[in-house]
Amino acid sequence: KKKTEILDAAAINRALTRMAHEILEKNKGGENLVLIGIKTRGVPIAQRLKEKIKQIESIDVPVGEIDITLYRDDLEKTTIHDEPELKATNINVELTGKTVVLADDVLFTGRTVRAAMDAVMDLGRPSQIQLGVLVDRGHRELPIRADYVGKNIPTSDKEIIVVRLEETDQANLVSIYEK
Ligand code: 3GP
Ligand code: 5GP
Ligand code: MG
Repeated sequence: KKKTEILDAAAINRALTRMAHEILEKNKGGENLVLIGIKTRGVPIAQRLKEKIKQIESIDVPVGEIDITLYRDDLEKTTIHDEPELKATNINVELTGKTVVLADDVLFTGRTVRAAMDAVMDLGRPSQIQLGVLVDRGHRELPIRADYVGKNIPTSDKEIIVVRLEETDQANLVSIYEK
């Protein structure tokens, strides 16, 4: 019902620019990085971070995709947390010895990221796995935190974060929505 805009297109862009700088600063450059987007909207976020890193340091960081599906029959029932499972990967790059940066739109319970880390570990032996998210809405159920956060948006369990990205939704905005 009620909807409040939290980030507009310019604010999303600035947040991702900052995150790209933070990634480069923390890792002393982009040489050893692989970005992996968690479908659906983590993929454009990973691609945008890649473009920003390229603009900043003229380095081409490889980007992969991972599809984690939540076998939850009703997304509205956020109290029921079934295990998210790996559906598919499209990662055509060696991960062993690399710093893998997982990218997603929203971090909530942490279960999707846990499943994504499992999938990454099955594909190789990265030297590190880091996490970047556009929005951290809180409510973690696992000891997982993001290394790079676009915006912290504390939510109640009645609220949902709506993320719209040009690549998937023909608009760029983040808003908070009360169920
Ligand atoms: P995404 O694939 O871009 O992440 O899970 C399917 C979509 O539903 C997600 O898109 C996400 O944006 C949206 N969504 C909104 N609220 C929730 C939620 O509480 N859990 C999950 N898993 N997805 C949600
Ligand atoms: P988690 O596994 O951490 O509970 O949830 C993370 C995944 O679910 C992310 O891929 C994210 O897209 C989705 N998700 C969880 N809560 C929300 C939300 O409020 N809004 C949106 N857009 N996605 C959410
Ligand atoms: Mg997502």
